[in-house]
Amino acid sequence: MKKIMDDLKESEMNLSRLKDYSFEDDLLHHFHYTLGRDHFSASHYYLFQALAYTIRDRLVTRCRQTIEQRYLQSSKQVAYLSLEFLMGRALTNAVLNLDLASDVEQSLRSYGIKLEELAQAENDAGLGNGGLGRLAACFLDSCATLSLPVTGYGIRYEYGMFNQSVNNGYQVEHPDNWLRKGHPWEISAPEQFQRIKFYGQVRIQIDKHGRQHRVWDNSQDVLAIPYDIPVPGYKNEVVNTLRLWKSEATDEFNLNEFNAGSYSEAVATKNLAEQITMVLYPNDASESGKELRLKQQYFLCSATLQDIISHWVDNHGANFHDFNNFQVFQLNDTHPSIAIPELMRILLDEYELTWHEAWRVVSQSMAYTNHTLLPEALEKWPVELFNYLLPRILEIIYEINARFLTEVSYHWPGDIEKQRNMSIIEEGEKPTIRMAYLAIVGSFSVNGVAQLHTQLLSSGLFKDFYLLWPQRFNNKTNGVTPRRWLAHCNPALARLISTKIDHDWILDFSQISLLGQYSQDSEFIEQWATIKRANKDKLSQLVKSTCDVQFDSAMMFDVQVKRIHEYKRQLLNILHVIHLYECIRNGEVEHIVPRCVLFGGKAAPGYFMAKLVIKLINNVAKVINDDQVAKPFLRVAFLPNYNVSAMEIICPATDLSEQISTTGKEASGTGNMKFMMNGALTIGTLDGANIEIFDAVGDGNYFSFGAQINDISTIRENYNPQSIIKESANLSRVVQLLESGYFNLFEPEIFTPLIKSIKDPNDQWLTAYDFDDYVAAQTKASELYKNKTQWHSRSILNTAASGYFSSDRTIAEYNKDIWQLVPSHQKHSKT
Ligand code: 376
Repeated sequence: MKKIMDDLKESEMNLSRLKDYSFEDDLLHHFHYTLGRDHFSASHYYLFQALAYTIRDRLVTRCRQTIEQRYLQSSKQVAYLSLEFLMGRALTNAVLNLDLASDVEQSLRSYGIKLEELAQAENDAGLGNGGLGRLAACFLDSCATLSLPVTGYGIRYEYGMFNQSVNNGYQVEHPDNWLRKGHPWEISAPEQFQRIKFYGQVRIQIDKHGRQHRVWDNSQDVLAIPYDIPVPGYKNEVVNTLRLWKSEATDEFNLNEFNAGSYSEAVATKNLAEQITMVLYPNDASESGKELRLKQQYFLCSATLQDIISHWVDNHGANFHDFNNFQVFQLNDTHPSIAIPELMRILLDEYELTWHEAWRVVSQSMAYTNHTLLPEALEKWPVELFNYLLPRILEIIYEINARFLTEVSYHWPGDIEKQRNMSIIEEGEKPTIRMAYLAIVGSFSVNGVAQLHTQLLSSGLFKDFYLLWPQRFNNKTNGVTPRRWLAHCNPALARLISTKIDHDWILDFSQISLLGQYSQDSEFIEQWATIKRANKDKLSQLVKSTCDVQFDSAMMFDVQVKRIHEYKRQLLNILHVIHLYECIRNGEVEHIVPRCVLFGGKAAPGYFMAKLVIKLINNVAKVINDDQVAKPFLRVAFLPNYNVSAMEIICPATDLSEQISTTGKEASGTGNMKFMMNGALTIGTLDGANIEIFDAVGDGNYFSFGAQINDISTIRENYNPQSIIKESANLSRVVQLLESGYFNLFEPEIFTPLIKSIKDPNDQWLTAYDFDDYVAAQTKASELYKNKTQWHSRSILNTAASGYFSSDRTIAEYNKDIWQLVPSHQKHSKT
């Protein structure tokens, strides 16, 4: 064995020295041998795969070196635990980060194929719902680029986010079988499996010294198999890892049936184990409380922790004293917060630490990020379900809570109400576990994702916890990676920027501010405008081919793409569209600035109101696009199946970015940042990170409107939307047109629930309240757009002010305040 290892090591070193291995030879080798294809089966997909394998070879070498170097440095590391990683495509990202563009283009030339075409053959890795999952992906890019030892841990869902089509205006969901044709980036390590327990009972065993031990008995076990995906840093030779777990049956499943001679039936029950990682739950912003979802959460946490602990024990023995100086777990929302009691279980039951010592290790290594203020989105699991599915974990949670409540009673002696309010267990007919409280109690850091959001957490949702532990709370305003969201998706703009400022802006994005000095330079403005126009032409092609709507690049592109949710108020946007249409119908066209309005986004399959909004958008679009009178002024489209790859085409082509959530509801937003980087102006409420965008770019370059956070509670107190509608000539007309059935002639009454919601004094989203102010802000945007030079000048200022919104800045802050990792040796080649 030793000899084999030595030989292999030597050959690895030889391989990594063969830097000049011909790219083209490798490509052919993978096409003919790895894939076993010949010229008869030449297709974009096989060529894409061969190219992916060729690039993967280069990634694997660097990944090995990265791991080796960190092993020698024995440095502290972070595990980023997330139920979602919305990675999108990997090919073009790897080409950019490894600086392989010329190699690739050269080897594809002989086939007469462009990289951009081949890239289309790759399926999006859609292992996430929206903002939270995409943030995790941007963070991985930044961690690798900053040479930080951060590993992502997630689930290898067989089916990712559903594919959306539109039929008669309604959303239709289709399964996303993204792995069907193979996934060339992943490397599985079946020998590194972990065993995960479910169900069963806890038994107390007394050893010969009279000590009690807890044994989790009669469990039904499932195996977790790791699949590793390389995450390259930008031109720095670092390659980190995203480790995704797949569930598989153990071999001893269902022995009873097996012994009764039902071999085939027994084998068929393998399905149950494999179900765990079958599908991503498509609900963002509401928890459905399904047993399978809890299984996914525990499966991810248990597999990851056992994996990391077994490495630790291999290297340090069963001594955990220093563990928290070498390991941080960053919890992406509460979804993986069950890691807290699971790590307790491992340390208590498997390594026999005392409660005190185990709790010190756990609570000094966990850090929790909150992503939402919506009360309905806070996870609560029935105690009963825990008792049945994870009996030992429930015991530990009870013990954590008992000790925590003692601390509460020291701090607020005799205040029973406080104890009840802060308890991890919510009492009631059906007691539940408040996962956010568990996450706060078990972590040394709790952060929100934008300034306002963090303030609202400390003064509202988590106020009592803030009073108890103020030093635990901190803000980390979100960011997005400028590699994918500018350099890759908008190459022409990136090239233009690099003619004016040092190419290093891709790595040190604060330098983008230097662009500000060209905001009045007429030649630069012209170049800027030309690129925007070309990007708009490209988006128009996409809209034409998928929606059969003709956009015109001379018109303003007004875009709202994001998950469909009442709080994000796509409804407010479409009401404005109806208002514009109403003006056109009445011949009030002299002030109208021609616009193409684009919507995109998925609704949770069970979210009735969100699905109805999609139907309304599509019906309004149909009426307007069919009306020849409207054509010169207004076009509307709903782009089906909005995803990461669609955003790469959309954000470079957008003039006006819609960020219009009800104030206090959007934790941060990150689409807002992608648009800004690409020179869109924002029309937005002062919510989430919009506030920080507004501050960065300055009044005049941002169209702000709507109720402000300090006024919201007073507004809600005596909210009377009916009278607001009555007093607003514009809103009255819009509501009347809607009520007349103009947009649903053949489907009477279908939009009644939406109309009712606008008029409801309990409307959480304050749509009527903000309408007039929104229209006024839209008018300002139109006015500015009449002067193209002015508009583009402010567009430049937006890009120039976007430096703060790089996820490199965000990650540098996580590292400084929470992780304290040492970057591995920086090898940034000057670009
Ligand atoms: C869920 C939210 C609530 C309950 C269950 C969920 C399950 C999956 C995904 C969820 N998504 C989010 O919470 C989410 O995407 N939040 C968004 O996170 C972004 C990144 O921090 C923020 O920019 C958005 O404002 C926030 O809505």
